[in-house]
Amino acid sequence: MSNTAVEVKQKTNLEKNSWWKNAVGYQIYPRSFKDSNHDGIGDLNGIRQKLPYLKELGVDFIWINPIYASPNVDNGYDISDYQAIHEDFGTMEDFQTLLKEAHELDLKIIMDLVINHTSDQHPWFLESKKSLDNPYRDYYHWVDATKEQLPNNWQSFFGGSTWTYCETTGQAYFHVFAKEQPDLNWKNPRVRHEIYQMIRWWLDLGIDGFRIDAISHIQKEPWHFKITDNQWAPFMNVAGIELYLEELKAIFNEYNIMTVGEASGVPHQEAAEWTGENGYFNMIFELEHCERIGEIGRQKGSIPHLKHSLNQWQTSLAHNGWNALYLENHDTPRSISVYGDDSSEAAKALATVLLLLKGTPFIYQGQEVGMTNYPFTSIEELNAADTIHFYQSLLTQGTMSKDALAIAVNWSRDHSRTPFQWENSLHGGFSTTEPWLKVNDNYQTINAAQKDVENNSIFHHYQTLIRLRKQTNALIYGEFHLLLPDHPTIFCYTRTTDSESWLILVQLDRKQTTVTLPNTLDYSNWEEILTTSDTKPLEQQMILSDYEAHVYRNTGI
Ligand code: TEU
Ligand code: CA
Repeated sequence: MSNTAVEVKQKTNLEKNSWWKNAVGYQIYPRSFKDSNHDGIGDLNGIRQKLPYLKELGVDFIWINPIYASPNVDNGYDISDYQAIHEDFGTMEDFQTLLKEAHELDLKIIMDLVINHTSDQHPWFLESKKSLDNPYRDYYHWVDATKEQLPNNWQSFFGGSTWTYCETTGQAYFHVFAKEQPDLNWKNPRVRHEIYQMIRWWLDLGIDGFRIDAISHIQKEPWHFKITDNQWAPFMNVAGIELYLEELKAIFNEYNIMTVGEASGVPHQEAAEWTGENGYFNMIFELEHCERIGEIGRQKGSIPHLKHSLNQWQTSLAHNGWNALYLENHDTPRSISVYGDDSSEAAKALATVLLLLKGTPFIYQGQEVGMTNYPFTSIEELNAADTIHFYQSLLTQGTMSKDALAIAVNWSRDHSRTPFQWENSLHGGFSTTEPWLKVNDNYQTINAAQKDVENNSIFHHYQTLIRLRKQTNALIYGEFHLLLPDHPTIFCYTRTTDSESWLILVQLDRKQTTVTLPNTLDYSNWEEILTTSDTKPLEQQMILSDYEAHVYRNTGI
């Protein structure tokens, strides 16, 4: 065997424990996935009903957003009991049945781990707020204050101060999200001990991993820290966080699971430290490629920014570390609307770019059938606390209500939270009752059942890409290289191993463009493996139009 062959073999052995590198994930927002008992809210038995659908798509694991007991101020991200299932979703028994049935189908389940904060209704906080000397007082951050004089001027992610004053004890408590989500005090070893026990409890139940929520916020700067340019700096990836992350890692490493940390504020330069060989997590969700377009005054996502940012992350993790790939989630609008024009061509083009990058792709529910943004016309139709707060603050600044609505909904989380569109029937087949959030009227044409009538549906394209990826070593491990870095709409890259090279060429716009590919490529040995339009041989000069995508393989290396 040649040296490279030995290396490849060793790598393959090593990667047996890294099942998540070959895997494709699917994110389920349970409130909006499938309602089995017709109360208008999606639930665990609804997910069970749809496991065959997920198998048909070809994914390997599902990540479920929080299903724990919660007053739902932030739709489950305010947890009042970590070891109980919210009654809207079912029971612990339902969860165990879901886990068992998923495992029988060879589908893994990743749970959301929300440990930066709890609900203000969690028993720890109910105790903590009672008195200065309550044994749970130090489970949270309390500082002397008055109603008028809060400890500092830091602002929370959901708007307003990070401090809420409590008259009972003359102190204020700290929260980076809503006031009903008090931040846990990670400095307190008792807090960490309780959290770690809870983590083990879930892992011992047999789940396959965690998506760790808002983890880059658990460490804070001293309260007297002065904000200069970045208003989030006091609680964004603050030095000292590594001590806690190391402790978490030690627990995770005892199990054969996958972990993905939501690591807002961690720059690509630090990504290898977070996800590399000695990293804290197997991978992280970075937020750099997701511009909050409404807030920066734009209607549409910028393709050059997307390319530039994804390229940085691909390059930074080329040799150490691993990417978590996504274009949308429960906190963002729909990618087909942000980067595309709501068409099936745009959906397929984006899918091609996403699924063949290096890393573990996450498909967000509905993305695979082309679900679009919701045409909100009134603030009453919205549920997300941060959007409503943003809208109100725009009104306070004197913005006309029509404009305020347009700006606020641009980046609203509610676009991706509308109920899943299963078929062309009442409420899109999600429920027989009025759902908790309105179904998009376009369910009549955009729905999962289209896959059974249309051969070239978006769903089928996802299926094909997933299959292709999973059977192709180069598409999993091959080196990434961006071509045409400065082209405003073409996303073009190669994935290369010692034995083959792949070239992905996608036009992310509804117009025709002529491109000249580098003359360093040998144009003689390329075979077209997949296209969303007419077949075209790969040549140095290519004319591409309307979101067309081509995938080529070269075995003549
Ligand atoms: O989101 C976290 C989140 O939005 C912040 O970490 C992010 O850094 C900030 O908004 C950047 O501008 C997670 C969940 O995905 C979200 O649904 C929850 O509301 C939030 O945590 C609180 O648990
Ligand atoms: Ca239900």
